[in-house]
Order: sequence, then C-alpha cells, then structure tokens
Amino acid sequence: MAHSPSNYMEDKPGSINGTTAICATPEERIDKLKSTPSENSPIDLSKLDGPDHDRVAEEIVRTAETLGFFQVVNHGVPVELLESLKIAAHKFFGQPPEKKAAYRKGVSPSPLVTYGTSFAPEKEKALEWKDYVSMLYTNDSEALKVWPEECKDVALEYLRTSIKMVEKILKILMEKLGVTVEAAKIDALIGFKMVNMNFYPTCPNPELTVGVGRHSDMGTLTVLLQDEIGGLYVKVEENIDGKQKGEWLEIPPIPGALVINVGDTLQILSNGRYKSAEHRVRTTSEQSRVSIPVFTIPNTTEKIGPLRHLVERDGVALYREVVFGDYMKNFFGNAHEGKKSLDFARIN
Ligand SMILES: O=C(O)CCC(=O)C(=O)O
Repeated sequence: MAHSPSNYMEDKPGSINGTTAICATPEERIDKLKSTPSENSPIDLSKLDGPDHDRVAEEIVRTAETLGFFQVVNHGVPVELLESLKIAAHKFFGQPPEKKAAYRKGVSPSPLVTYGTSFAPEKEKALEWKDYVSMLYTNDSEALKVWPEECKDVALEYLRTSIKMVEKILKILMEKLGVTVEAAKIDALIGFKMVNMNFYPTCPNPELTVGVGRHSDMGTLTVLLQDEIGGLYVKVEENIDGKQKGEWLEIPPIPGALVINVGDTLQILSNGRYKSAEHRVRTTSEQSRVSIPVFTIPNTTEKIGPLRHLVERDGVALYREVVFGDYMKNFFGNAHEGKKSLDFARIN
C-alpha cells in the first residue's frame, strides 16, 4: 500500500513510512466474502417494562451466553442524540491534524483525554487504519472542562443515558447468575467509564488492512454506536442456530439501534457462562466511518474472579481472581490478539 490516510496522525519513525506498517498480515485480513450478516433482530428494551419482561430478559441472557453481541432498540438513548454524536465525531476528526494532535499521549492538557491511532502502536505488527479520541469520565464538571469542545456535551449525554441502560442489562445478567444485585456491586463493576470516538478514513485497499484487529473488550459491557457504513464483525464462538464455530458475522448497521457486547470481566465473573465477544473492523474504500463506544469497566481496585457459587456448581474455576488494575495493565501492554487477554486470568 503506497499511502496512509490523509489525516492519519501516527508519525513514529519506521512505522507509517514503511509499507508493512499498515498492511495487515494475510491471516489477519478480513475477507468480506467469507462472512455472513447476522440476522438477529434487535432486542426491544422497552418491553422489559411490560408483560414481555421475562421473555426479553431470557433473550438477553441467551445472546450473552452465545455470541456475546446483540443490538438493542428503544434503549432510552434518544435517537436524535445518536445523530448528533456522529456529527460531533466528524467535526472532531475533520479538524486540522495539529488541533487533534494537541491531545496526544504525553502532551494532552488532561490525562482524561487521549488522541491516538491504533491500539498499541509500539506492539502491533501493523497499525490499525483508524484514529480515536478517548474521554475518561470522572465527574460531569471535569468532563465539561477537559473533554474536547467539539463533542463534550453530546458525549456526556450519551454516557449518562447509556449507563442507565447498561445498569438494566447488567442487573438481568447478574440475577440470572443467582447474584443478589446490590447497587454498590453494579457500581463497582462499571465504576470506570470511558467514551471513545473512532474514525476510520477511507482506505484505497480495504482488503489489505484492518480497521481494528481481532480483540475482546476487557470490561463489563460495551455500548457501541456505529454509523451506516458497516464493517463490524464478530466471531461465532460455538456452533449455534446454524452458525459455525469460527465463522465471522457482520453486525449490520440498524438505524436507531445500539450494539451491546459482553467484555472479559463478565466472562470471568460468570466462570465462562457469558462470552466476551471477539470482534474486529474492516475499512472501506468508499466513505469514512465513525463509531462511538462507551466502555464500562470495573474500578481498578476491584477483585474479579468467578462467583463462588458458580465454581461450586461447575466443580471447577476456569479463572483465578485478579485485581482489575493488573488485568488492565496486561490488556493495554499487548497488541490486539483475539481473546488472548483472558489468558492473564485463565487457569489451565
Ligand atoms: O468500530 C467499531 O465498530 C468497533 C470498535 C471497537 O471494537 C473498539 O473501539 O474497541
């Protein structure tokens, strides 16, 4: 590949200049023809408040136990806000490179805001074809003070409204594990919150690159808004509903819907019952794409391990107890490599 995206920010010597830096290795490239779109209908969360509560709750549990990925509608995040978020993301990334570079690691005026490219550029064999801005949440007034002007108001409203939905879904998933759900426990599991905005510039040769490499999320639940371009793929972990283990399903954009995925923390807590979802992103040559995840993550001091009664029931613990801060350090210390992040806690 001769050239990098026009507003790609990475300038480390020896990385973006070499052709290998942005060409994914053949086994990591995404063959669109070797994947099928997921046909799962989105789950209507408003039905949790009516007579269909149990059926909808069961559907959430079942998808968390199988694919670890589902889409939701009537989720409580206003649809107009979703549109404003996409506009704000384009506004942020459409700025001149030097404006965005002001938020790079090491120079950003606040440790809560980081602008970067790829996941762990110094570790990856090939850079991901994306830029991102990451906004860590501590409290409203700090967010409004230090998050980028172009997107702070909508990002904060998105965080507030999606957290309510996350709490609802998490409560259902924890209850199904037989856990009495105290507000404090839920708070600890999603104590650390972050809104990211991802920008995937158009790519002249999408078949040679990756937008985001294969990975699972480290946290509890992730909420994702994707625009109408498409390109998000999830790996089928076990044969189910006519889908074969190892197959990649495309999660099609659905207007007004949000994508939810299970993270490693829930897989560990549930002793493997809930599946953190391995996913990746393909770029396109036609239009740039934006996606906006909200990551909900345990507090760094929280101890994460399989729930005791599940270990008793299963007769074996699949994971050891880890302090979440250590898990996180290991996660960020390595390049994306599927669900390898879970090995840090796995008991062989
Ligand atoms: O862009 C997407 O659809 C997914 C992004 C993602 O996986 C991430 O930011 O970790």
